[in-house]
Amino acid sequence: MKIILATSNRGKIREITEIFAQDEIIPFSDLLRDMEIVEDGEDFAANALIKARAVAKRVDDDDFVVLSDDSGITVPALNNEPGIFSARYAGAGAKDIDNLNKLIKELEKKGLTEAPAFYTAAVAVVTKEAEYVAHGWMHGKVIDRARGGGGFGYDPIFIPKGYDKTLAELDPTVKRRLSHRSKALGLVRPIIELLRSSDA
Ligand code: ITT
Repeated sequence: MKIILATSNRGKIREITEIFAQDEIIPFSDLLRDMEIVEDGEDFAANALIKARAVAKRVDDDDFVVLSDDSGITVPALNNEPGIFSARYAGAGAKDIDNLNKLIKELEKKGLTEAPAFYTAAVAVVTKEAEYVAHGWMHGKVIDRARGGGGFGYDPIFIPKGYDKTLAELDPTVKRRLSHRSKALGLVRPIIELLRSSDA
């Protein structure tokens, strides 16, 4: 059974492929031509389902599951921004660095050098017959200066709870153990196994 990944985000593809190292993961761009997916859901779960359903509808095969990830960072001191708008915090088509700088600027506007924050991931699993969504969270804080060259997105300003380095400074194994994405994927893994065994 193929696991088709409904994401174009290279950071997510890398992390999901590492976490599901035993499985064959196929990015949807290997199978389908470029498609525009409008993520207009009201929360992470809705957007994860929108992405997975859009890809599942186009797959010309019976033996597959589509896996999608909708995620983002939330800063309660900034009125819970950027949340589901994390990928476009600095505007449509913004790059990771633009979004990160926008978050730093918003902290500065409030006179904050750091603030509690958390990442959320909603992972959806969609087949021709069934749909599932699981969530994972990672808590910590954001700081007003980017540090480190690893990870992606907001990782250079995110320090997980219990650490004093950013995710971009820490060894990637730390993020793999703690992350919102790992936790949500851990919850959908048994579902994928069940679908696989009922398929056999
Ligand atoms: P797809 O929709 O194709 O999956 P995307 O980048 O648009 O890719 P999202 O809409 O889920 O994905 O936006 C998630 C944003 O949140 C992403 O652009 C990152 O900036 C941020 N983000 C999510 N998980 C992250 C992580 O583990 N580390 C750093 N930033 C993360």
